Amino acid sequence: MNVRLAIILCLLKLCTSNDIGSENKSSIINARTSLNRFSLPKWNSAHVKKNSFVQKQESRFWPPVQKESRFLSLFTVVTFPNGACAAASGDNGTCMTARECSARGGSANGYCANGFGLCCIFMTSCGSSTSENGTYFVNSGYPSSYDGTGSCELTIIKAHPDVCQIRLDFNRFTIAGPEPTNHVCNQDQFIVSGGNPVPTICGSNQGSHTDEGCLQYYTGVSGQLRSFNYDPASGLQLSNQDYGICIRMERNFCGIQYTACPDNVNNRSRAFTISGNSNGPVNAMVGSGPTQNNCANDWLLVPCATNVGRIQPAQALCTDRICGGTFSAELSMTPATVLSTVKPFRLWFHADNVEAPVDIDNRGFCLNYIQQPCTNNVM
Ligand SMILES: [Ca+2]
Repeated sequence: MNVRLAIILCLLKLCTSNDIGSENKSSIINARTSLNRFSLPKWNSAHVKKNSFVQKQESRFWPPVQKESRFLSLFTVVTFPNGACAAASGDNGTCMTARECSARGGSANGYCANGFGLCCIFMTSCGSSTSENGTYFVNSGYPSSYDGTGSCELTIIKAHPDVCQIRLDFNRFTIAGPEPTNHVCNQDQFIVSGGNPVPTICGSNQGSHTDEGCLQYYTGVSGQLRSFNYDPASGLQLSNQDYGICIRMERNFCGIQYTACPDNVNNRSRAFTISGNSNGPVNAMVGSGPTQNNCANDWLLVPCATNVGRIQPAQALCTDRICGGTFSAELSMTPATVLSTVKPFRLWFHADNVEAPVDIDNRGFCLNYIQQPCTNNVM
């Protein structure tokens, strides 16, 4: 297995990818700046007269009793936020002083805050605990892969009582995939406990992330969302899944369109293959009614899904569940772009614990989404 997760603690809000770093500040006493203050001759006299700060420097002409306060003005306290920084290695870190970084168990990797701070990286491995925002959790021997039996556990301690979500970004994540019959993760497993239920994950999930509440949370007017272990070539849809996928409704956007991702690997796209035998063509199935075309076991719920160009049905007649091997809000063999205007934007994916003999070689789903601006047609 080869695993690297980035862990981000969120203070009473949903995270964005820029949320690494805390809202604390670092202060250092800086002598360089005070020296600059004394290089006043560079300033022209007209400027000196206007500037109250510079007038203060003229205290050198004051009587000797003022000497002490003048001495103190040599030192300037430089304060900078402990914000996110890019380390020299390319990793994400938190900007802090060398002393803070060392005391908190991090390792400095490059400069930040105009050279006043160091970019501090937190990386931890099996059997450890962390309360640092933006911690990397890696397997033993990382970046080499690990091949062995056992468990590798990390305990995350809230950095602040107000933290209500923990976001896990899967930077590199390749562990054994599910078994091929019922797609159950029965070898390697990634388990999150202690919060809202998170399904057991396995396989290859680089680029994914989990959030509690909305297990996956996306921002931006457009983007791509994938089920865990999705890979059109060989990734098998995971069984035992039940989670929400949220897309933040951006300002002035009222609807969202989903389209199956391009599949450059297979002759017939497997970008949306949730039920049926995806080794052959399978039409889209919708709804949960007791007919042959129903999505009772595995389904993606798109609230009030309508194919683009169709008139939206009344709420009571809305199609929600979509399954089968073609992405469309209608029983069809032709892929479609599907529109939903239900707010907030949230999908729900469910998979039971059975695949064979009806459901074979399904890949799960990969959808591109584009939010739709509020107009007369999309409200
Ligand atoms: Ca199933």
